[in-house]
Amino acid sequence: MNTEKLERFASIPSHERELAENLLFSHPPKEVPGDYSNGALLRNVPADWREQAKEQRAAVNQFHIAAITEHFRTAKEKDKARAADLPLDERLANYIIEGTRDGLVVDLERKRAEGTPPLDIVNGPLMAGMAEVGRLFNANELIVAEVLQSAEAMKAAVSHLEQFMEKADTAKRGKVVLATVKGDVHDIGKNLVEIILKNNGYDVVNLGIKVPPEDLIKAYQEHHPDAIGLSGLLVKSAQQMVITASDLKDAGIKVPLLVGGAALSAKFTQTKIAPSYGKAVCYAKDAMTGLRLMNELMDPATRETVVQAHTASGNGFGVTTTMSVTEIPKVSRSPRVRTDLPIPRVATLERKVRLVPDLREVWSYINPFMLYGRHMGFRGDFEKRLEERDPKAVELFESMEEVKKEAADFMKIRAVWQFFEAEAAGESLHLFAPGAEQALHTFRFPRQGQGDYLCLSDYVLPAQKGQRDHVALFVVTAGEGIRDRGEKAKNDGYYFKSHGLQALAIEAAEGCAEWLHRRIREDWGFPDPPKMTMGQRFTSRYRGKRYSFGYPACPNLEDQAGLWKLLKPEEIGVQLTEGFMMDPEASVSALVFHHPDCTYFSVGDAGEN
Ligand code: B1M
Repeated sequence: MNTEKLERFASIPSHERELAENLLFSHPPKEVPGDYSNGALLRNVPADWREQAKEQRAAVNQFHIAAITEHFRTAKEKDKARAADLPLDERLANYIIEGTRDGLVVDLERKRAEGTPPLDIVNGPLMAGMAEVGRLFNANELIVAEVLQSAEAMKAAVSHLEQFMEKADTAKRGKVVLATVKGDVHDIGKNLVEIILKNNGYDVVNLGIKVPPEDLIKAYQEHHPDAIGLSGLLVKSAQQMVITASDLKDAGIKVPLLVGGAALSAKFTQTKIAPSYGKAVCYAKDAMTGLRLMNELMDPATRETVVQAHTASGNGFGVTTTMSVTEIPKVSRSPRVRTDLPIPRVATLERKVRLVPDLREVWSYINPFMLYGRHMGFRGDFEKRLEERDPKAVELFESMEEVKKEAADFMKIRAVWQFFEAEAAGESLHLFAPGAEQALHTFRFPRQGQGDYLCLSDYVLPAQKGQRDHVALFVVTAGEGIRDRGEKAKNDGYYFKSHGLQALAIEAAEGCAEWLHRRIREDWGFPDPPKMTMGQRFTSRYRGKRYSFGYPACPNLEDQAGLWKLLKPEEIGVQLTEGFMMDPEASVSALVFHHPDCTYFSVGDAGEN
């Protein structure tokens, strides 16, 4: 099937969708004409097709096929004619809504021939198309992947018109300086924001990642933006935003700040970032919210209300990076974790550094929910819908396969890992070189202040007959060269490819962590049963667990430094930033325990966000 020819779900008239769904899901007909030949079979048909008798299903099937045939016998010609007959402005908006470029330039030229200046074409029908895209996205009718295709069509239209514009012409609704804060390598979310703002008429100056406050201040003085957008992935970055906001305030900057990121919340924005800035700070949970806020800020009719609503009074500045555990732990080992288990042997204690040769194998460990759902925006059970040949799922799958095909030529997945002899003492985990007395490194983990009093060190068994237990450490990355390639695709207007590639790399890193963890279990002597499904792996139905610094059981990100000392991941091209994040972004680090009692738990609040 040529997926480019597929019609967008949102643009299929609802009665046609209903006709198709009636057939696909074998819905009992709502009304059966009195003289219908199979009428008797169509009465009292159960709603669930699984409960329908074979003859009933066949009758329902025939009924809906007849209805569809009847509808399209006349509608096909009419629909085709309708698209071409649309007034030119609506047709132009439609290219954007549909995310298609077929015929776009010809129609842009028609509009110019009418004497409409290029700028008015952008601000008129094209922008109306983008506004409709935003509306459809907010109404859950379009997914991120489709919004990116619409942005691609917009970019193509604007690029074509630019040659006819005067230098002084500007279609801009406002200017935004955008940056990921100091110490943070988060790129993908910020880039999505850039694409959405840019193709909705904003001038965006993207300063990139790891941007210190002084560079933001310089950029402000140079570009005079209407707002500054700050992005960050981790809690640490949310805290860095507080510091950045305070520095911007000290530099006399007053324009509204827009902030976003996975670990950020409206509450943290209001109670920590806004007071330290003293002016408006708006939390944008996603790129479309960022766009809405910018539109409201640039509209004189709404600006004041938005500014007022997002400005904190008083000076609430105060950052804590320390753990706030509610109670002092009463135990030095959780009673929930057994100690009377044999210590499994490990195959080798050598450090392993590998370029993982089989990309496709690692990609098969990618969780579709994350890649197609969280990153590309598909709503619902992607795998199930793909199996049912749902057109949206099929189109997204095929488009990602294209991205994979290209990525297969350059993506490099690398891993470094090692088993270490380990001893626990209370909340401390000592790691040793083979047989050594002196620990190479000691991690100190927080313990739960209540409930099961769990602490990660509990998962290490006490030494038996002089033999120590083991813990595996690893860092994996799929990020080599991804930022540059993503940036190039973005600048060339291939937004789907740019975002898809970054998403693929990020989830390939996570997939590699899953893949390596499986290998580590094998080396420990408990391979997964051959029938284990990926779904079971994604819900960790195996022995032991892996924990990453920054996660709720070991939230202290500074511990990444210990991991760096032991594993030297620089050798696979991963650097630790001053914010203890891994550069490149598509990287994952973890500690792996084999204990069968392992569970995911939280030690409490790692600094409120
Ligand atoms: Co990880 N991660 N991760 N992660 N990850 C979180 C953030 C975490 C909350 C998970 C958890 O604990 N349950 C946790 C942070 C907790 C903390 O800070 N203490 C966490 C951790 C700890 C980590 C690592 C440190 C773990 C480790 O390996 N030790 C590690 C760090 C990576 C590094 O250093 N390079 C890591 C790694 C990763 C992956 C690379 C595997 C992967 C990709 C990360 C990414 O997206 N860049 C990943 C993922 C996928 C997540 C979760 C599951 C999802 C993040 C996401 O949605 N990304 C996340 C948990 C969660 O949120 N439930 C988690 C998609 C992206 C498009 O959205 O970046 O939010 P986002 O951008 C949005 C909005 O925020 C907004 O618009 C964007 C587009 O819609 N926005 C703005 C952003 N900036 C804006 C600016 C604006 C306006 C809007 O200005 C105008």
